[in-house]
Amino acid sequence: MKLIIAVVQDQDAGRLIEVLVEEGFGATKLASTGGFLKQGNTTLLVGVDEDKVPHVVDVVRRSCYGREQLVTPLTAVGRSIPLIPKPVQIPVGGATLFVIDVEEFEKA
Ligand code: 2BA
Repeated sequence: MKLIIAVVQDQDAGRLIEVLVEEGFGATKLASTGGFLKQGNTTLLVGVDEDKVPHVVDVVRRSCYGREQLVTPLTAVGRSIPLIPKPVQIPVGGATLFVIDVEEFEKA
C-alpha cells in the first residue's frame, strides 16, 4: 500500500476531493500553510493499493491548476530611504505530490 500526500491550492481542493470520492478513493483533508508564501493551502492524504497510484495522480493532475500569485518581497528593511518593494508574480501549483510506502494499514 502507498500513501499519497498531495499539497494543493485551496481553490482546487473541493473539486479534487469530490472526484476522488466519486472514483472510490478514501481521502483525508488537512488545512496546511506553505512555508514560502505563508498562506493557506490544503494537504490531502490518500491511502491506496500500489496499482492505483497512477489513477490518483491522474485525478490530481486533472483537478489542480497552476496559477500566478503576487508576492511583495521584503527588501526595504534597514535602509535609510525605504524602497517601495515591487510585487512580483510567482507560479504556484498545480500540486506537489509525495508517494510513500505504508508499512501497515489497519482500521481498528
Ligand atoms: P509555499 O511554500 O508557500 O510555496 C508557494 C510557491 O512559491 C511554490 O509553488 C513555488 O513556486 C514558490 N517557492 C517556494 N519556495 C521558493 C523559494 N525558496 N524560492 C522561490 N520560490 C519559491 P509550488 O512549488 O507549487 O509549491 C506549492 C506548495 O507546495 C508550497 O507552498 C508548499 O506548501 C508545498 N511544497 C512545495 N514543495 C515542497 C516540498 N519539497 N516539501 C514540502 N512541501 C512542499
